[in-house]
Amino acid sequence: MPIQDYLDIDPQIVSATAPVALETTAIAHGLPYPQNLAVAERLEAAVSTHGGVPAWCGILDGRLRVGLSRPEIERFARGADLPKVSRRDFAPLLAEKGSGATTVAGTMILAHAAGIRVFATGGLGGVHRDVAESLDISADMAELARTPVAVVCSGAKSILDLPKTVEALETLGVPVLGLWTDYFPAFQVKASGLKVDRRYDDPAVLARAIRQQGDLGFGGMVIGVPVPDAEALAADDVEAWVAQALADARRAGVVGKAITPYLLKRLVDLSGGRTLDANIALLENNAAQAAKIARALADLSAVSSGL
Ligand code: PSU
Ligand code: MN
Repeated sequence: MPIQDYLDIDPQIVSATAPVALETTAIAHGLPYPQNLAVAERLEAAVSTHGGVPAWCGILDGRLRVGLSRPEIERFARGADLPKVSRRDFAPLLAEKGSGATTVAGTMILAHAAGIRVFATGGLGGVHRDVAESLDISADMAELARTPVAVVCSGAKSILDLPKTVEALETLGVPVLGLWTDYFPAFQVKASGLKVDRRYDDPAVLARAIRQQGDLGFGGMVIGVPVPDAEALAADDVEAWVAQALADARRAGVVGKAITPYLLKRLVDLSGGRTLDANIALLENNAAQAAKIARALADLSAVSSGL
């Protein structure tokens, strides 16, 4: 049975020309309730305002879901206890008819199964700073290598080792592109100092590269979009908070998939909420840019099919 046999797609998304996938882990585990519910609504509005159709991805009661109702989104917003679902978790969860919030990797799988090419989120998972001891490399990296979805994001989270994350993407053959930037963004910080493979200043030109990647039958792409100026944080500030949060995590013995949500929460406390404001601003902006890219991609298809 193909994956589609387990998938329910909202009919509005099936007929949409410019759908944009959105992930439920960022809502369930990346942001606190009830702000996360308000953020979910703002992300939908950002996508719609720019001509896209929001497509929330997650797993509910043993079904793969693309497109969620308001009460279902609320379930994820209140769902800090829902499992965080990546590729390895799909089969056991479906067998149990369980529910879970999908990570970047999990959301890419659902988006691809639903025929969606563009996905907006905050930051990728990547190579962790203690990789030499922990071998902790997010499954997002391997998913980007194999699944043809363009992930519009503000780079990777500041809690990671960004140079190693960019190297891993190169090894895996994943294009790392920048929209209005020469640099791989560092989440709440505008630029990491690491160059992207190519800079684009026009979503329509970028859409051509996404289409070409699909025509070649290659995997995913990273589209880096920097956090808006007004909410951007200084690298030194973030670095100090991250160092403290990592030390706290070590002391508390937090490991594995719990580490990312723990650190994100700790950063909000240590920064007096500033990392949260930046996180919300960049999510909203990425959703808007992703909708523009999805529209441009739809226009390309319309031209080539003679519509
Ligand atoms: N970035 C955020 N908030 C998040 C995440 C990323 O701003 O909640 C989530 C994404 O779902 C990403 C996941 O795929 O963290 C990576 O987790 P891990 O490092 O355990 O693979
Ligand atoms: Mn991990």
